[in-house]
Amino acid sequence: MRIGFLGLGTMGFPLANNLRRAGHAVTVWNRTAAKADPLVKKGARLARSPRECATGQDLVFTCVTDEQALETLLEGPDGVLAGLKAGDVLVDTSTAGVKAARTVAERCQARGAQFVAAPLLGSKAAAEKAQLVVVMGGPAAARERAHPAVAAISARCVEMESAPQAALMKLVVNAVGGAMIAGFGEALALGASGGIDLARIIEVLQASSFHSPIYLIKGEQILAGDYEPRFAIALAEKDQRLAQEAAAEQGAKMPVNAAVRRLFADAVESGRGGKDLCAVAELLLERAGTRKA
Ligand code: NA7
Repeated sequence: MRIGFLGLGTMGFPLANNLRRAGHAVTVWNRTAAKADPLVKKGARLARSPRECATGQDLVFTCVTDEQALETLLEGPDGVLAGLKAGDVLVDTSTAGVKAARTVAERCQARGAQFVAAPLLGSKAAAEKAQLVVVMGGPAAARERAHPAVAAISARCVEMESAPQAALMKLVVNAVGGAMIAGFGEALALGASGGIDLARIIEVLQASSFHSPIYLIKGEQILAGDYEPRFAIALAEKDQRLAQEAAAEQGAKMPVNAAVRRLFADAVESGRGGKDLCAVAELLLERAGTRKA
């Protein structure tokens, strides 16, 4: 297929690369054009504008920070929407929330195009190995068209009947993940402030029925002081914000999520926004006076 791909960050780059490796003819665009260089060297075409990247493609993918970034990419005379014609399919893999999924779907519809929200479960390593889980929602025909491309970037595709439902499912999963990491960091600080070794806490937690692979993966990173971003705190904060917004609109109460969001916002304010999500543990350990950054 001819695929336009916009947004070559931590997640977008490996996605576009895997689509290219699967044999699709990939045209790329990124705000910071230099990030496209390695893909262009491998045969991807570089578009001069979002509009050009979206024009004449079988599928157009986007993978950007949040709903504002998506808006910037889509709108205006040089935006993606201006490049879409009737029958085209736009697939957004960003976590941009429920409201954006609804409004972008409407805007695509107004042009006769179709919108698929396809947020990603998994971080950088899973993206590189094409082992992501993709939650895909939108009109059946558009999902059908997107299938072969989604298969090239993922190990599993979960189908939802609409784009807002897919966006909501992603927020549900990340609300659980956010609470797990926040609780883990806080419990590490509790144990460490009472003199228990972090490695022992992780070992005993893994022996309990509350064990999870994420505690092992993030625990190893915390022990090594390795906060290289696999999933940045600023993005995790955004996901909790989007969950809060969806909850407010739907009438759901999320007091735990509100506290998690506040903690992640504190981590961003402390200068850790670009660090990996597990650096919230670094903040909590520091606050408990048990470990220096
Ligand atoms: P990154 O690595 O922070 O990459 C973000 C991408 O979004 C990157 O290509 C940015 O371009 C692009 N971006 C950000 N703001 C804009 C605006 N205003 N206009 C155009 N492009 C923009 O994030 P990830 O790849 O880890 O995550 C992407 C999504 O997947 C996110 O929703 C996660 O929650 C899940 P740049 O290179 O900075 O010029």
